[in-house]
Amino acid sequence: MSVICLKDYKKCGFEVESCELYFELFEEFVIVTNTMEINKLDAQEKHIKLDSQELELLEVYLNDLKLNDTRYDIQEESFTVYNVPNSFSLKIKNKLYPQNNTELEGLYKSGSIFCTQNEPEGFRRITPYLDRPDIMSVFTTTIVADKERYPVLLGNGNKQSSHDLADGRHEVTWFDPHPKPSYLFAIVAGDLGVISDEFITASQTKVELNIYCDKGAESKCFFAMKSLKDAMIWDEQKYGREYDLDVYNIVAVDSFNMGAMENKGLNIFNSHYVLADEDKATDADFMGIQSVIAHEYFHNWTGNRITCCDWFELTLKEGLTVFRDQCFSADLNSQEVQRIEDVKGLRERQFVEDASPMAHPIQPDSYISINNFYTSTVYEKGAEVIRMLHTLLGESRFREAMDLYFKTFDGRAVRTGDFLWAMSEVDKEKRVDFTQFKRWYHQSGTPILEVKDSFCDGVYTLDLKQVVPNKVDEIKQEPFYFPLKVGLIGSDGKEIKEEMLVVSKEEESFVFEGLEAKPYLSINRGFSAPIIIKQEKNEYAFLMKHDKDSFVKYESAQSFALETTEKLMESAELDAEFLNSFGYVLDLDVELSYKALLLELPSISSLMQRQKVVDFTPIYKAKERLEREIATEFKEKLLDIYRLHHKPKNKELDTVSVGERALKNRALRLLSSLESREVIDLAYKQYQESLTMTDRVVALDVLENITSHEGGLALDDFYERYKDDTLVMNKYFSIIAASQREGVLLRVIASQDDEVYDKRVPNLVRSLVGVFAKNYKYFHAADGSGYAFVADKIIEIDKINAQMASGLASAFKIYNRLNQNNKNLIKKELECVISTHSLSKNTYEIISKILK
Ligand code: B3K
Ligand code: ZN
Repeated sequence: MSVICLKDYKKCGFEVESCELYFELFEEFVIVTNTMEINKLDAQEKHIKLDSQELELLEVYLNDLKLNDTRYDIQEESFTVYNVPNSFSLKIKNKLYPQNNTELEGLYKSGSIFCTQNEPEGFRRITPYLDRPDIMSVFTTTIVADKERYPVLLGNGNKQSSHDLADGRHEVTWFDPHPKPSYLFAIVAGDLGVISDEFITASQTKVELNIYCDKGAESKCFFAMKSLKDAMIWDEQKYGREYDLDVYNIVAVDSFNMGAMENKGLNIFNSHYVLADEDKATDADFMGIQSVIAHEYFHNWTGNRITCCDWFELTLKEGLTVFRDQCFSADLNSQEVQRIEDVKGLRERQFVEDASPMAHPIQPDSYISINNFYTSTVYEKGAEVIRMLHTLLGESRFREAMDLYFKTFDGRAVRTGDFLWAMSEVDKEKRVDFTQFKRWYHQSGTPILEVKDSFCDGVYTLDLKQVVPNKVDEIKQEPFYFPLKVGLIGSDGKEIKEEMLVVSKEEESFVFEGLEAKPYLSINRGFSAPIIIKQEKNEYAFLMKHDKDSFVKYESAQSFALETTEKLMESAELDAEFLNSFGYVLDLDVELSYKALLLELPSISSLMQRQKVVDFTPIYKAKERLEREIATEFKEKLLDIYRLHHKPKNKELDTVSVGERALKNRALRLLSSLESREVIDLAYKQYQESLTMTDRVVALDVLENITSHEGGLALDDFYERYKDDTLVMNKYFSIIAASQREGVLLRVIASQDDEVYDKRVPNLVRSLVGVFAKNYKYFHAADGSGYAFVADKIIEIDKINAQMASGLASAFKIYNRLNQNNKNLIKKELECVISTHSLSKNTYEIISKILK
């Protein structure tokens, strides 16, 4: 398999001045006519080699002259025209079969809707092109289709003309004045429902807003529309960025490989991130919609107007845009809850990736399939790197740098180095050593910061040591440069001071003078750097009580619970101080969603990450025991919390209502470990009487995990209620696949035959097989049955959709951390997968890295 390397970048010898595309859509096939005006930039280039994947060529014209097949050559992955002049017009006609396109890249069908997905390299599946992000061109798109079947025909940019043709067909032309790379190109054709609105920009331009969906689902688009308008205002106020076309279209489709796509003026979304009402979507679903709608909108400036020079620069647009959407969600909802949720996500996904053979820097240096690099590292760690710059420079300097970045690079394809240049230009006080900071872009792995402290004669000393892991190939890496926010707290609980230290050396000390007594240390406040802190002595109980930093308060509760669970793994007695602290949090008067997070016990994944050799059985046992002990000790308090906040008829989405649901459901989950009649009755009643999907799905999950009788009744009821709604059925399959009850694998296998299940729909595969592969108890079953099942699915799905298959394959990435028995079992399965005939390069890349 060929490996693409960062160092091999070469500027293209041609530019595409304009590209005019003409799509004739039919039921059995599509004819694409692509007319490009091309200029030679490098006189040495004789032939032009375009990217082209599995295309059926019909005709080729050079400057209006039809070429015979001696003048060009078409291969599986390229199309070459020989001896081209300095400037020329190239017209290519080719034929596609979107109804057979199960990879969901290029032009394909989601149900009866024609749609596209071109990032990163889908456009070459539509027509031959210089399909690389540094080739930016102006696109005109005409779509012709049957008017009754496809009344809605959408393209990028503004609508230029539309008219009816003979035979019941019609034609619509779109023009996008902004030069863009081909990965941002999109079309949609279908018989769609729509909701419309408008937005007046700060400079008083009217923008038409449309959200398209399946007919009948229009009423579920209003939250997405509100989120879009919120995002538009936020980007104007926070970054001075206005929208730049007459219309902003969003289309929701059911078959989509990921969350959404920021195509210029025509976002295409997985319907999961558009459609919602309180009966069918959870509070978390609503938050997801708000953030993904905003994320794609923010790409209009960070990604579209300024794009990436090549795919190694992916984090330039993704890390930055994730940072922007995280700040947006924090501004609109709760700062403290948002920060904790973001860090939780980072540690569950990115830290695990960073500790695996798939670890890579946020700017990878090589790839086989770029699709494998839309990772948590590029996105979420990328966002943390931007956040550190924001912390180091401060809000106003950061904004100044962003203004400079937009001003300097608008309309261009650039590199992270250009972004860092803008950041360094505004750093008048020379606060940041950018040379060292850049290591975050080129080094992988999560640094550990070992912390020791001492106190003598009024001086408090912090001794820090960075332990930087080697690269995957064992190459040694250098210390990082990062902001470390610390607080010192007196034994009376009063804050003494807060400081932002800048850590840059492998070992260094910081002193704080003039103190009366040894202070308590609150470290990495707000999670100012994406690192792991290791302290000799921890003051969790004190910090849970007194720290004013909402993140460290949460972190202390988590760490205390982690250590307590670990002690239970050695079957020690339960730490009474832990129970006291937990009881203290139960009585805290803080924002309810935040309180629900403080009361959350560590996930199996976070426990697993701290083990040298992972065996899931003792982890589960200890966690279950801790839950039971807590529930027994605090039963009455938890019931009180539950009763106080359980408002089954309340469907509102305001902070208090969402917080009440989060907190009482946390109480219900904790109580469920008692498996008592009282709790079963509570959960069953909640399942039946609640009006929100949030409450219903938590109750269903609780019942599924503690009782086969009521669990079965509720699950059957859920199926009957929602079997016609695929989005809700994803939740149904996930609950089965994540269940801790025995016999899960057999139920997952059987679910594949359910008439609702369809292995060509990524959401359904992720909900059933993907969720099962995260069900550590059964995926890692000692008899290897979980591995065998998932490996079979990888082989099966790889033939349909390589992206989906490689996504499933990454579930095996903790291979190197497991005990020998599990390792042997995995090895056997993965060796079988990798020897499969015509395995995709996507899946090959993931598995070969794991097995290395
Ligand atoms: N840019 C797209 C991701 C495309 C993924 C292709 N495998 C969505 C986003 O990050 O906004
Ligand atoms: Zn993005």
